[in-house]
Amino acid sequence: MKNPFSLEGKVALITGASYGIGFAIANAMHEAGATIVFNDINQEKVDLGIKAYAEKGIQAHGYVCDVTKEDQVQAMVAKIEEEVGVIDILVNNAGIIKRIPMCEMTADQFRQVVDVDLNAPFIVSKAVIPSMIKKGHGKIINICSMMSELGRETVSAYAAAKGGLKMLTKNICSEYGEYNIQCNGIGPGYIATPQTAPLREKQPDGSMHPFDSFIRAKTPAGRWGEAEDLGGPAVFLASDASNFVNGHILYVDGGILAYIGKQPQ
Ligand code: NAP
Ligand code: GCO
Repeated sequence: MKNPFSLEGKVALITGASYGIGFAIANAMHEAGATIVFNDINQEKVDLGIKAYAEKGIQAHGYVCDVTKEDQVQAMVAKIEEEVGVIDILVNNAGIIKRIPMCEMTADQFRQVVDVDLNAPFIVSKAVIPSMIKKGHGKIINICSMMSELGRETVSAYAAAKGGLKMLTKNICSEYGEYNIQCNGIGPGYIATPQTAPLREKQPDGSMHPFDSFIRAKTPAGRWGEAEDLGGPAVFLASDASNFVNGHILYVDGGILAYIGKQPQ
């Protein structure tokens, strides 16, 4: 019986995957047998990514593409199909955050976050779905967030975008499930990557960042997640093992969403 978690023979595009969560997911998918394709916003970052993958023994295919630009995305997907093959697995990972109190945030700043975190997954999904339909199968994994469910101060644009991404996930499931396309989300908890580095910086006196202590108290696992913690869940959602899982957001958060927080000692 074929291993249901195998990705042998599959082409996986992970957006924004020169480093961070996307890079870790790509590594896990490579281990499961997938051919790895990634993009980043400029050649320098793509070259860094190719080098980083090569150091892991992965011959990744890198493309320069700003995922918010539909013409660049359409051209990239066409080039990938020509040079590598039809995309079987799409991970909409590229994302940004701006931590600004809402009433101090400009409309342009709000739009920039929504553009990358919500509009881009729409644009890239729209570019890959037609070939998935022709091929008779496809997997789309949207990288959502705790902020798909919860709010917090200073992340209004990010939470709005990630909440929308949860619903875009459910809508792609609804609209394309009949073509054997499964669209699910992964909602990472607080993960130690460059994106959250400012929340973990040591204080001038060497003490822990207050947010670092806060997150550890809110997480039953008592720790920040590592990008590698997301690899297995991503392989599951990219594989035949999840062919009847659709429109689901899989939270990989160490238990944050289940926990009121450590009680005062
Ligand atoms: P990260 O370290 O900031 O990496 C984000 C990646 O996206 C970078 O490679 C970045 O490229 C790329 N990117 C940004 N804008 C792009 C664009 N317009 N076109 C193409 N690529 C673009 O973030 P991360 O922590 O790995 O997060 C990855 C995803 O997980 C994001 O969607 C984030 O919202 C989500 N997430 C993160 C956490 C966490 O705690 N870290 C938790 C939940 C969800 P450049 O370096 O060139 O800008
Ligand atoms: C923040 C963090 C979070 C994480 C993640 C949590 O400022 O609160 O950056 O948004 O990135 O999205 O799931």
